[in-house]
Amino acid sequence: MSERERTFVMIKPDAFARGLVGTVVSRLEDRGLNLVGMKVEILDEETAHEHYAEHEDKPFFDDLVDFITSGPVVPMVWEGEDATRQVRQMIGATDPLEADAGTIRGDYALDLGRNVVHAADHEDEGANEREIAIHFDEDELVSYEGHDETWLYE
Ligand code: IDP
Ligand code: MG
Repeated sequence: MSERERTFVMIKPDAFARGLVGTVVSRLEDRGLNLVGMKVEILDEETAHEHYAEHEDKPFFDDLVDFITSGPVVPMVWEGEDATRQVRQMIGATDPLEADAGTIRGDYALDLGRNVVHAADHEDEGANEREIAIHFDEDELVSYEGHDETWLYE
């Protein structure tokens, strides 16, 4: 059954530097998802470690932390029906070479280590709650009913 939920998404430093913030936000807005939290920050090493804790033992971990702390990122929370799976489908496969055209990574990225956007994994139970809590306080997120919901949901 479909469920209205919040999902964590973050524009990475490569996309920020390339001026793709508006493009990524537009894609998610155009899909009908509601933006309920957003900020610009430069992650410190400790936050980056926490954010990518699941990859701590991987050979690419140090490069990943260096990259994600190298410039501004845009952590966001988006809300909607099946938001986690909808967003994962929209960002495409991790490796841009495998990402379908029409996905964000398939349209705007070439390299696995510069793939524009992070999104919580729907296969990782609790990922949204964990990642949202790393980047946001509860009072930084808003609740509202979108004016277009009659036309987005049956
Ligand atoms: P995801 O971002 O699609 O959820 P994950 O497997 O969680 O993919 O990996 C986190 C990030 O680490 C990826 O987005 C990518 O930038 C980077 N990454 C994943 N696998 C590799 C690799 O084999 N080499 C280098 N970087 C990688
Ligand atoms: Mg992941």
